Amino acid sequence: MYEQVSHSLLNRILNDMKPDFHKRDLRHFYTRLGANFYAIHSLFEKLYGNVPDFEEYMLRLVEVLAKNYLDRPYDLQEIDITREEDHNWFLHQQWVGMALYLDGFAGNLQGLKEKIPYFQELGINLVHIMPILKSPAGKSDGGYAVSDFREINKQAGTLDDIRELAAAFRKHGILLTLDVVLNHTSSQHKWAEKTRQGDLQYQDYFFIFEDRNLPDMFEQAMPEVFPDTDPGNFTWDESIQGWVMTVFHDYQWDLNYSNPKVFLEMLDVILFWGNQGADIVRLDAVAFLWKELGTSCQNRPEAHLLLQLFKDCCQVTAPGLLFIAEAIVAPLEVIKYFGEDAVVAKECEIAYNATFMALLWEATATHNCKLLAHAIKSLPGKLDRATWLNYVRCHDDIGFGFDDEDIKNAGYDPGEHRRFLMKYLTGEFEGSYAGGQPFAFNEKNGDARVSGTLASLAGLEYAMAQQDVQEVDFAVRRILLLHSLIFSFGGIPLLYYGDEVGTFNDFSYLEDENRADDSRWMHRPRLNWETLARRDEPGTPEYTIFQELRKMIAIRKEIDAFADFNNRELVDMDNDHLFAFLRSSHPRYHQHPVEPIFVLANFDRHPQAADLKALSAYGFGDSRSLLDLFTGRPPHCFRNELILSPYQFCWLKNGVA
Ligand code: OTU
Repeated sequence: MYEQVSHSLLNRILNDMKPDFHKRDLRHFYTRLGANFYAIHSLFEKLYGNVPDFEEYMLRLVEVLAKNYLDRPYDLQEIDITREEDHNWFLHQQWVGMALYLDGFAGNLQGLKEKIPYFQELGINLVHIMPILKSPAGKSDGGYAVSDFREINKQAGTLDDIRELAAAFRKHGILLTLDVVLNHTSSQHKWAEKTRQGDLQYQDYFFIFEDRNLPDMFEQAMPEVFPDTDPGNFTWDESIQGWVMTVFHDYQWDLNYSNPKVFLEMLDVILFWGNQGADIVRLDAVAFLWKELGTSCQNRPEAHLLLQLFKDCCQVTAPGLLFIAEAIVAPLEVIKYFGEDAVVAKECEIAYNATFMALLWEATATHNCKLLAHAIKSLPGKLDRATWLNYVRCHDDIGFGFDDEDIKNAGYDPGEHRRFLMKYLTGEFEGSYAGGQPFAFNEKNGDARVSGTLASLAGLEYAMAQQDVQEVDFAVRRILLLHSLIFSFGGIPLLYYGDEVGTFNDFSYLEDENRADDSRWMHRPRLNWETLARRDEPGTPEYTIFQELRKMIAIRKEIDAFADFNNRELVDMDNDHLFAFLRSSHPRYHQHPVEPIFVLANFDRHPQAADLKALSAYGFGDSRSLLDLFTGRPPHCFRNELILSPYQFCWLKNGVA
C-alpha cells in the first residue's frame, strides 16, 4: 500500500520536474530512483513529514538528484557502473591511504599533483586532503569552519585544479577523499551573514535563541567539545541579539537539520563534490547532526536517519561515491554509523576506527594487550559491506573513549587508568619517553586528551635528543609495530603525512595567535622535503621508517587474507604482552579459500615467547613450516616457543615446504 502511494507520488514528481530534465538521457537515473524511492520517501517523511509543503520539498529533493546526475561527468558515471557491479571493491587489501594538509604537504593543488610519484613510491593509493574550502583568514579550525561549500581557498588553488588533480589521481589509480563539513558552517558563511542581516529564512538554518532559557536547558545535558577554549555550546551574537548554537568553536555555527532546506542544501553539496571527482567524502562530526533538548545531542536516531537518507540519495545520483563517517564516539555507538539491521552499509561504508587507534596507544603505554584484547572482543561484528579506517595518528587529538566496563574487565580503575595514560603520553610518568601535550583539558570533570606526532609520542624525539641508540631503535620499532597492526587488522589503513619519516612535534604554532591555543597544531607539520630526502639515506631513522613501511605496504597488498571480509579472529596467547589474531577465509565470501595468516605483535620492550601449542589450534604449530611474510624468513623458535624480539610483529604463513 505504502509503496503504491510513494510510486504515484514519484510519477507526479517526475511529471512536475523541470521540462529540460526530460530531454536528457536519464535511463540509469530512473532505474536507480525507482529502486530507492520507497526508502528515500519514507526516510524523508520520518524526518520532515510534519513540515508544511512536505511534497514540495520531496519534489525539490528529486530535482537535486536529477540536476546532479545530469552534471555528473561521463567518466564518473562509468565508474559508478563498475563499482555497482563490483560492490565490494573497497574491501580489498590493495587500498592504503594517507591524510594530509595540503599546505603542509605540498603547498597547493598543483604541487600535490607533482607528488603523485611520492605516493607511488610508498604505495599510497587513497589520499585524503584535509579541508580546502573557503574559510576565514583568521581562526578557521584548520578549515573545518567553511564559509563557502563550493569554493576552494585561493592559496590551495581553483576548482579546475581539483578536477585536474582528480583526473590525474584517477589515471594513476589513486582515490581522492575530500571533506564535507556537514554539521556546521563558519560564522562568515553567507547563510550566517544573511541571518545577521535579519533574513528570516536563513535564521532557520541555524539554532538561534533570544534568551538563555533554552540554551541553559540544552547545556544541562550537552558535553563540551573544546571545554578550555570554547566552553559552553552557545555564543552570543551582537547583531542578531541572540544566542547561536556553536557546539565546536564559537565561530562554527551548527546547522539546523530539522529544516528540510538545510538537508537539501547539504545533499547538493555532497553531490557537487562527488561530481568534481571525489571518490570518497569524509563526513565530519556526523554524531552531532541532530539536536534534541534533554540529550547529549550526539548519536541521535535522527542523525542516523539523515545519513541513511544522504546515502540513499547518493545511490541514485552517484552510487560510486563512498562515505566516511567521522564519529569519534563510544565504541558501541561508532559501529552504528555503518547502519544497523542490514548487510550492506546503509549509512557510511567506512568509519574511523577511533577505538582501535586509542587502544593501540593504550597497549603501547602499558606494554600489554589486556584492554586491547578485551575491548576488541566486546565490539559487535560490523556489517559485511562496510569497513574501518584504521589509523595510528590523525590531525586530531587522542581521546581515551574506551568503554568503562572494558577497562574494569582488564583489571584497571577507569579514572585512574585514563589519568595514567594521560601522564604516560605526555611524558610525565616516570620512565616515559612520550612527548605529547595535553589537549582540551576539562576542569569540570578532569577529562583530557593528547596531542603530538607519532614519532614524538612513540619516543623517537626523546631518544634522538638523548643520542641513545638503543632507545632510537625501540622507538622506530614501536612506530613500525603500530603500523603493522593497522595494515593487518582489516580495513583501510590511513597513514598521517609526515609519520612515514618520523616527523617530530612542531611548536611554531605557538607564534600564531590564531593557533596558539590549540595544541593539535603541534602535529600538523609543514614537511621539509630536504628531510624527506633522507628516506634514501641508510642509517637515518627516516630511511628505516620509510623503507620498512614501504615494504610493509607492498606485502600487505599481496596478502588476500588482509582484505576486510569480517575474517578476523582474536587469539588468546596467554601472554598479556602479545596481541594475536588470525586472518582467514570467510565462508560467505571466499569461494576459494585464502591462505590464512597469523598475526603476532609484541608490545613489550623485552623479548616475549608465544607458545606454539596455542598456534597449533589454528594449524600454525609446526615451527619448521612457518614463514614470516614480513621478514621473508622463518620466525625464531626455541623449543616449543616462538620468540618475538622487543616490539616485533610477525605476519605468519604456514605450510612452507
Ligand atoms: C572533527 O573533530 C574534526 O576532525 C576536527 O578537526 C574539527 O575541529 C571538528 O570536527 C569540528 O569540525 O567532531 O566527531 O578534537 O575529535 O571534534 C568528532 C576533537 C568530531 C575531535 C572532534 C571531531
